[in-house]
Amino acid sequence: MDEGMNDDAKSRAAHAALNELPENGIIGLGTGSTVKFFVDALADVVRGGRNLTGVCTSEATRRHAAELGIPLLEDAGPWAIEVTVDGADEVADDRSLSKGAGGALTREKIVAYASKRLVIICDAGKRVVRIGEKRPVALEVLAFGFRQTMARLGAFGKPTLRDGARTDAGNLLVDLAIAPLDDPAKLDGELRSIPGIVETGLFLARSPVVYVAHEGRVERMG
Ligand code: A5P
Repeated sequence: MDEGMNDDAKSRAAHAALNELPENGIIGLGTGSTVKFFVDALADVVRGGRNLTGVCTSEATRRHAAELGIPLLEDAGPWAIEVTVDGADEVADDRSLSKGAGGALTREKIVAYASKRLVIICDAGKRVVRIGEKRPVALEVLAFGFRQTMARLGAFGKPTLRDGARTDAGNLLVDLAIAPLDDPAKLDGELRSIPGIVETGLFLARSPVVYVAHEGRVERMG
């Protein structure tokens, strides 16, 4: 898929997600290039008079949404979020997700798990049978003792520190290359038990609705 077709697919998935918005209420805003198209479309809906307010999963999304005049809530919460719309790096057949290529995984997970519903938008390149087929698992890691943490991660796969990258919270990002996962929940539990791992990019418990843009059509999963 070339860049133009890819943008077209992202835009079509983003517009399909507008169907999932309530008339009024609080919307979780994800992070990434696909969500940018959704935020643009949401701004048009807000300009049209709907009373929708955003909760942002990253400073990048906050800047973009604020520039477009979307009303936004403070980061501290609590929020009564009707639906969160976010992207993904991998979407498996069972709608489990791998996220975090954009580094916003922890904030994305907090917002997704605070939402009544989660809607994922992506192009067909993100579809896999099992998590781990195309992308490493993203991890947010504390800087303190990170070489120790990386050494422990070596038992699960091949960890790579994302050079120079920091999350909005100032933590490091590590990509863990693994074989495709038969039991992602097991790996998630094991990784989360390592001191120094702040969060994993495995989103397993939310049964999202997923809009996947193929050439010429958008598929709704869930
Ligand atoms: C951000 O941390 C990620 O979880 C993104 O949601 C994910 O990487 C999808 O991004 P794109 O829409 O840019 O592919």
